[in-house]
Amino acid sequence: MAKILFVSDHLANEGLGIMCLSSHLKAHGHAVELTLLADHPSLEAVVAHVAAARPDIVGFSMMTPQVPTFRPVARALKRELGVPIAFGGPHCMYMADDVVRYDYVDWVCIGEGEDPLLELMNRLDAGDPATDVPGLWARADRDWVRNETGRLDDDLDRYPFPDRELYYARYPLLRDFAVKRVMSQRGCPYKCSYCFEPSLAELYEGKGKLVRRRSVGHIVAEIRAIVARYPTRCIHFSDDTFNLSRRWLNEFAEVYGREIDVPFTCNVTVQNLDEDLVRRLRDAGCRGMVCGLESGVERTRATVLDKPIPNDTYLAVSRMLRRHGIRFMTNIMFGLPHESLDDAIESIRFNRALRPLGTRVAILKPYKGTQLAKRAIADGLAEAEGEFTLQIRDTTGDLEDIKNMVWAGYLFVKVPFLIHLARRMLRMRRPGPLRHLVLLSNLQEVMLYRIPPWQALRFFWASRQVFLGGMGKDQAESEPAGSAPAWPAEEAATAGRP
Ligand code: B12
Repeated sequence: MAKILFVSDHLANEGLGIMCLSSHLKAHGHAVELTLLADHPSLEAVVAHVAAARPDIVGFSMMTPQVPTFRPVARALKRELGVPIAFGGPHCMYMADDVVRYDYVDWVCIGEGEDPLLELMNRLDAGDPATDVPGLWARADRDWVRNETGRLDDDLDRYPFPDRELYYARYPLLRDFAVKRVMSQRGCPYKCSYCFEPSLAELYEGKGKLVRRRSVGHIVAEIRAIVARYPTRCIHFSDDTFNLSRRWLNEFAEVYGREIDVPFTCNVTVQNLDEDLVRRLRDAGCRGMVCGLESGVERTRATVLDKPIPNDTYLAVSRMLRRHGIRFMTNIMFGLPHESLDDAIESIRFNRALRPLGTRVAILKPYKGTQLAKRAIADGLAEAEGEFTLQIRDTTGDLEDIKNMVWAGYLFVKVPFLIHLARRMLRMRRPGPLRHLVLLSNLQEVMLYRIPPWQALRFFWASRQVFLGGMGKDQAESEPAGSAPAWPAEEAATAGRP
């Protein structure tokens, strides 16, 4: 038996990836522990905790905004304890070349992690060398061995259910939280230029089917177990696109409706929704959907975002959802290449025409490695900015105004007549406290997922530094030279979204 200790940051980033790895490793006889930086007052305390836990390896699971928080911790653990360290998660999937620059990391998982990590733990247990594990880049002497990924297995049912106890046994706030996130599939067939999925498709090209789904029986059994064990008022499917296979959805709706008495919400594309499917999902318990609009300008969606969905489809689906009593939220980005103030206002106007319950507004910060970033560089539309993101070149001269959409967009959604004042409001150079309006957008989530207000407040309070600290900040700043982190000060804006 080998032991891994996962180090993560805080409650708001409850990691399904870590839970998946944990249950798989435990099923094969290994030991898994978790500690959150938020539980420790200082870097020294983290080091002391890890020293006392005596793991064979320490694992970090990271999205790009978490990298600046984790790096100093990993560096200190290596320096003080010499413990082996593995990095994994979406950041490593398409920015592994960044991670190999850190001399305190021993393995980087460049894709899905269950089998590579299990193989690594088996080797550590046996004392065997582990520089040739498929899917893991490994440090060998002073260089890196860049092993390719293994083949993707079609059968997701072979994995045990995610190990929720890893979190819930220690964090009653998460255990009792109204919303529980589940994932029924991996991969996405769409090629939206701002998303990490097309890069993943490149990584796994020729290595099996990317889009895979658990059987209806398997996912419903997991949900039954969740509901039986933990207080749950809403199940949220975190799948990138829940409505992919019609056959699966029909079966799902029938079984979920029959066996689970808890409402659910999901992320959808408006392309595959029709009256019959919406009705079935509603009857099964669907109470909310999140649709990516991304831009309310049809031409921008098609040419910049590689999401060629006509406005009419959005309008028709929004009417359909309203008819069936399904609440929906939209996601929308501003600061897109060539976006003018007129485009931005048209975008928010069209969004308003859909009459969503709420809208998540963001300013585009394309991650290097996405198709959008690669294209922007090739077309001379980007100037490098932070370490991991690009700043889109301001070709219209309107970008500073458009950035005000982060707080003003919320107002335009909630108080539509203000759109008439949009130009004047967006031209404000010093919005002052107005920019904190973005915090109110979290109320939309509370409504969509029907989170009891007292619980939302407790969650907010427990993660207040995350909600308040990193608002609107570029997360991709350079590594602070040798300084201890004041976590979660380097963290990202919009946490707590299921
Ligand atoms: C749920 C979710 C969240 C949740 C929880 C995130 C979490 N920690 O799990 C919340 C709501 C908090 C969230 C927030 C954000 N998210 Co998010 N989120 C997702 C989503 C939809 C699902 C994640 C998931 O559970 N996947 C399922 C698990 C099984 O996969 P996994 O985590 O990748 O883990 C596997 C491997 O990576 C690997 N692995 C993972 N960790 C480790 C560790 C080791 C040691 C090893 C060996 C292997 C390994 O093995 C795992 C099993 O195969 C993904 C999209 C997606 N399809 O993944 C986006 C995604 C991860 N999010 C993304 C983004 C951009 C964000 C935000 C920055 C958005 C924003 N603007 O605010 C914030 C970041 C907040 C912050 N402060 O850091 C991007 C990340 C891109 C990137 N460069 O990192 C993604 C990929 C979406 C996208 N389409 O591009 N998110």
